[in-house]
Amino acid sequence: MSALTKAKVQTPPLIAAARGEATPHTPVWIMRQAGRYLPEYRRVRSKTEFGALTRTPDLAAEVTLQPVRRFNLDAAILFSDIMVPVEGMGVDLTYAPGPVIAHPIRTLKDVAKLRPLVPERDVPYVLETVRMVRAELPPHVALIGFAGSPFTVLSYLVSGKPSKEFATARAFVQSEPEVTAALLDHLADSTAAYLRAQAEAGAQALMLFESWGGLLGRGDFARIALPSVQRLVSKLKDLDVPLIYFANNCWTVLDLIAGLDVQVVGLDWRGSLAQARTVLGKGKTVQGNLDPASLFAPPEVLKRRIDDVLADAGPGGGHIFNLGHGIWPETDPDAVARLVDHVHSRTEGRP
Ligand code: 1CP
Repeated sequence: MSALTKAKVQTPPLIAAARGEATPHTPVWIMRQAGRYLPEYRRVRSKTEFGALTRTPDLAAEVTLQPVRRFNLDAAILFSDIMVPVEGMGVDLTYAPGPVIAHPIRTLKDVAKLRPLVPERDVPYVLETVRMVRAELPPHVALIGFAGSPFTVLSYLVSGKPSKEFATARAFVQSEPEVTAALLDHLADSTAAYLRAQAEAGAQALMLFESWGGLLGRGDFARIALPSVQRLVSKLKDLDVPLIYFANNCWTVLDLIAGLDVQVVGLDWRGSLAQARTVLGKGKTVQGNLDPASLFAPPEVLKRRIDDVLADAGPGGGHIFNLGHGIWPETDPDAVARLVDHVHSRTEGRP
């Protein structure tokens, strides 16, 4: 592409906001925006098991695009799961509906059996989905690729199934430092290769879900979870693609996260975006953080709650609007339409 043509191609608002640049409005998307709250998703899912859906590019592309057709969103997020690359490493898993691992990983021998991920060979369907979605999306809508953080994926691999507290995984990382280090290194390296391949296939931002790292104590987060994230992001330094680190329930370790080489930090609803900005410093964009429960409030209350989040984020950009965590399956899609339109109309032309 010539320099002139390139200059004419507009940067999607979400990408500009991730870089801390001015945007025409505050960009907005919704975590888990493709999913069970949408009747069109349930129709596709009623005919196809979840794992098969992630491995079938035309269906995965279709459900990725469903929320973008319905709402005025600034981004699509690849329809997949944080456990998909793990299947590519040779792990036997099913979804019920959360991931269930046939043989949990507990020993160095188990770790040695994991294939280092070669994305084109092991998960070609993910890359094909990225290419198909990018070809369909309008230029102002950014495509977000994603993966789970090493510790979050370890939590499932060691526990073998979803858990509220992940006691098995937390006791494991305290008791088995050698296996933990080997597994986290493997996951960091394979996840870096996986995210790089998504960017090369057309993902314009990459998000890392630290869904369960916030269950760790501060010392364990600093010694165990964070170094593996650092290792991962250091391998992606040369990519001109913003990285978003979703720091779920991580308010007490935000000062440690401030040192990470990522452009955006995603935050849950428990804390204040203004306070997060103080801790994270000027160089980082914040993403979040409406309580998913606010989508169940009457329209006027929802609008007020959105205004509160916008006020908390403050003027001057560097904010991507989102929920504080994934949307709940019982949510009314019309509330999502109202949310997206309200964020845009309130922030249009604002400095
Ligand atoms: O029955 C079904 O349709 C399966 C439910 C489902 C869906 C819709 C699962 C199983 N995964 C997904 C899609 C998914 N998962 C996406 C793409 C959809 C989108 O955002 O539009 C993404 C980004 C994820 C990421 C994911 N999977 C995370 C991180 C995000 C978060 O919520 O913190 C986690 C923790 C998972 C594990 C997982 N996979 C599926 C479920 C139900 C779960 C959660 C299990 C648990 O509670 O521990």
